[in-house]
Amino acid sequence: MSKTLKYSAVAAALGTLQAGPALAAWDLNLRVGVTELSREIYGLHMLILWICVAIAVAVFGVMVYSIVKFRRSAHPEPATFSHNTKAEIIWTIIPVVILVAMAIPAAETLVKIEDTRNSELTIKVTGYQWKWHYDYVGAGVNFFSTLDKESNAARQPNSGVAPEDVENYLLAVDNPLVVPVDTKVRVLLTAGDVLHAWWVPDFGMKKDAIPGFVNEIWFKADVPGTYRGQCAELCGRDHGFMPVVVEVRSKEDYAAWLAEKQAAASPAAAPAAAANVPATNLTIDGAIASVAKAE
Ligand SMILES: [Cu+2]
Repeated sequence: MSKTLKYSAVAAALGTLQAGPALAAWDLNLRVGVTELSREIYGLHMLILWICVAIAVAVFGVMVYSIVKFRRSAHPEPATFSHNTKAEIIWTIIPVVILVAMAIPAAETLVKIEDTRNSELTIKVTGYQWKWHYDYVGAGVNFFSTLDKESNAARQPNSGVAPEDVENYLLAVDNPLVVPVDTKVRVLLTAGDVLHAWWVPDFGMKKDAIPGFVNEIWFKADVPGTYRGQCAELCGRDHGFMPVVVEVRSKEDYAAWLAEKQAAASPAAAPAAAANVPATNLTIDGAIASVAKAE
């Protein structure tokens, strides 16, 4: 590599580091998120990280100490021993103990992630090329969620709309998923064509949506707000243009929103819809049947 080339490569690398607003999100770590599970996953991640840091400090410490202490200039005559059963047993047992100690909290969290019992609301999410369909199971509300008009215009060449001018470019939709706060929401994931994956980083949850299968995740968000995610399984040409937006609202706001949606869906059923939020729960067989029916 010529000198000029080297310098320009370094300059380019520095330029990238200084790119400023384009790389404003300098978050290196996982997000803590706004759900019970996301916080637990974050805690687990930090615990394992610090264990790894301690191991690295211990191992490299011993290594550096040995390199310095037993350097050739200080010890011209090398030791001649080989094998030490005691040392070998110790350096086998210690890692086993560490791994088991790490597996216990990890397994606890994994079990919790898979535990979708006692959910208060079930939503069937179906991925399509290139949009999401949300079905509030048993509530008679379902709709498609697609990229918002502004982002869609900005992504077209020569549209006259610049991506920088669009708020939440490629992370906004026409109809967001609306859920109540402090409610265990079970999400049944499937797809109508190819593999997709439903992902909301602030919920700590991501899972594949597979045609013909029903995958389950759950979340319980405890901070109202708008949370954005994306399709996380390469699903074709517009994979980057099917964001996920979830609005977490207060229980009253959610009930009002649902009633409005129900009234719009079936004007005759409007009075019934005004009643309390139905606690929808169904068996996995029922969910598979409803997916099968939809196909
Ligand atoms: Cu997709």
